[in-house]
Amino acid sequence: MDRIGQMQHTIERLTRPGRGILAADESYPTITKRLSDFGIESTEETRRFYRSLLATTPGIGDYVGGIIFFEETLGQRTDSGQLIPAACEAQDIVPGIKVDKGAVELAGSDGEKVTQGLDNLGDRLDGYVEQGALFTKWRNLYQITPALPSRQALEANAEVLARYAAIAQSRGMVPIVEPEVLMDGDHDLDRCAAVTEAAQASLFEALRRHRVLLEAIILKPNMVLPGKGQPRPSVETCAEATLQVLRRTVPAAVPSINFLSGGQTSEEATAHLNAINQAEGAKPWVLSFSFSRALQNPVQAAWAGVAENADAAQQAFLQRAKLNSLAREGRYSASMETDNA
Ligand code: 5MM
Repeated sequence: MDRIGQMQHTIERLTRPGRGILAADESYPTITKRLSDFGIESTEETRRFYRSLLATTPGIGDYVGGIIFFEETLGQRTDSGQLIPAACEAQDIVPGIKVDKGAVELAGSDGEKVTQGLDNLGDRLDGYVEQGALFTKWRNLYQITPALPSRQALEANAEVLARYAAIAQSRGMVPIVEPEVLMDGDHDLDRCAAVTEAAQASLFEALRRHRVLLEAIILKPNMVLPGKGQPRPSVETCAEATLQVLRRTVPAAVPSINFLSGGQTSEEATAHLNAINQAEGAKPWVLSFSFSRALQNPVQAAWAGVAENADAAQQAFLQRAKLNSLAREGRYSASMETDNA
């Protein structure tokens, strides 16, 4: 299969009805924080056990079409000795890899960030392909204040995200592009909408400049929501605001938009995804999930680092993934939360 055919096949697998993506790609500091929230120590062995538990959950392939991993995981094995990427493939789940090297201060800015990781990226990708990864992810982040993000930050981040996507496609790997507008701050819904629109607009301009094939990317944006701690409008209002921004900025050639959860509770993220899919009006893309915390929080709570809880943790994962699968089709309702409990 040629490079474009390979990417088309990966997109087809990732976007099958009822399926979304699990982000299990936390770097060492992030996974340490996530696990410690549930009293679990982060060691090479606990990370292996936990991520293997996710990938081997029986039946999870019905709801999860791809898992994004951190590079450590690609070389780790399940309890039965299978490499974790192979265990994914055994459930028809596409293994993916987060390839950015995190955010650093953007020199010359007022404390804004730019994501790094382009150096030797092509060579690194060749290694990840050998380990079984078929798609990639890179995250930029944008902070909202009354004055920020600046044009400098918008343009610098769009440029690196587009360069990353072009390099991934040169290796036949589908790039997930993740421009995350953070929920931190006291801003309202309209301000989040304006910043998200600016971030998406500059991103798609840069993707065009770098001749990225739009049919072979997945966009991973934030939902449009007010800042943390601000009164939350109805899920329908947030869904409409999110769709308005996407309709203004994301070409119909993009096959799939898989949202991040951004610090929402599991229930909030699912309800918003459902409302987005239930909304009237033009929606030329698949609208699904690529959640980390909103999928994993209940799993980590059920596991608590105790091996005997592994079955309960897998059950929690399956239930949460199933609810998000329903939301991806607009068939979820809040009453299912208690039904499933
Ligand atoms: C925004 O973070 C991504 C989505 O997670 P949520 O659904 O929890 O918002 C997530 O994939 C993130 O990129 C990873 O957790 C990796 O984070 P770090 O900062 O360790 O690269």
